Amino acid sequence: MSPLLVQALDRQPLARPPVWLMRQAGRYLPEYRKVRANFPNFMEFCLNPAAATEVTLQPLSRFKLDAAIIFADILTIPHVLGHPVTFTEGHGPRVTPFNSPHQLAGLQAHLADIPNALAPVFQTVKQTRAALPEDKAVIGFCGGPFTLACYMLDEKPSLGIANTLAFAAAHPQSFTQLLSILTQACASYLGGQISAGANAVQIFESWALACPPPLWQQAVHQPLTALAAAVRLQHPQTPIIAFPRGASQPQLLALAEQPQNPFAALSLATEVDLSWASQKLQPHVALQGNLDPLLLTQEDPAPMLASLTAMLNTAATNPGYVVNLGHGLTPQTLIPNVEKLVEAVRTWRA
Ligand code: 1CP
Repeated sequence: MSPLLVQALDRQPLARPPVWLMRQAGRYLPEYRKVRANFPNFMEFCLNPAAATEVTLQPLSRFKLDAAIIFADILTIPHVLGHPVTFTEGHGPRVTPFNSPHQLAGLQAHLADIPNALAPVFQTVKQTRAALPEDKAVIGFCGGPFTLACYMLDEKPSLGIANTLAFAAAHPQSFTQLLSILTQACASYLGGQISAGANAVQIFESWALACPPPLWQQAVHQPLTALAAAVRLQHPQTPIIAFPRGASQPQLLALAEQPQNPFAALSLATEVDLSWASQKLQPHVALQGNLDPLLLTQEDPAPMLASLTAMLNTAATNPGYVVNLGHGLTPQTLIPNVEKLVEAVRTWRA
């Protein structure tokens, strides 16, 4: 029997949908903060299989979740391609900048290092898979090519992606080449995680949110699709979830309706209208999402539970639905809310 998550991604009819939460391993858990305190260097933490496996499993010990997402980071890719990531408290991660077409050759030269340099992550996947029962899924992940390019060209995409847009305009061919190298790196990274035992993978294209419409096709749609297609060529059985945060309705439709669509599911940000998505996208792909993570920071669980019930009644009455958030859990998340959310999903009946 495949894990419940894989059955949902295959759009099989189920008695209840599976549930997991983006950033389910993180700072809202005291046991996470305890392990984290041993690692002043965040990338060392991500690349330490014993510690990474421990924090990957923490949310599953506490809550009856249906999947574990591997503890690592999307920025492992620039890190091993020769753009080391540093992490300071209060500032978050910082990628050694990419700012000139001359640096492409260096990236290209590091592509062959992925299997060795990221072997610790593959080890984490293997250990996590071995520690969990068959019905729980292990999810591998990577960043989307555009999102990784944003972190390499702009230190903090949340403050704007002016450098990324300027580079794309000044050096269109080099920008395409950068996206292509990142696509190859991510395909290798996801392939390694699947070979190590991941039951599904998710591509976090978080900064698709900042991509201007004229650049979308070339910078988001095409690389994201090429990445998923490359992974499927090697691992045709493994479902791929894409999270194109900020995608408009026509952009989501174009991802879901394309011929040979390589995505098993689209993960939806909170802003996406789930009843629209259920009507227009769910006939083509499974859906995941899209509860507002801020509802889990409120003392009163009633608004969260009302929102969850509405989501379930909209999307879980069709095959192909996975309960999740519209973005990651925040450090302010209240633990009892996570318990109540998971319990409500497990006791829900269509
Ligand atoms: O302990 C800490 O202070 C670190 C906080 C933290 C955590 C818990 C970071 C730094 N990364 C992670 C783990 C992580 N990152 C996971 C693990 C599994 C889980 O979900 O439980 C995953 C899937 C990610 C993915 C990730 N990293 C994304 C995509 C999702 C999203 O949030 O949009 C992004 C954009 C990153 C970059 C990153 N890593 C960490 C931070 C604080 C950030 C955001 C930086 C910024 O934009 O300012």
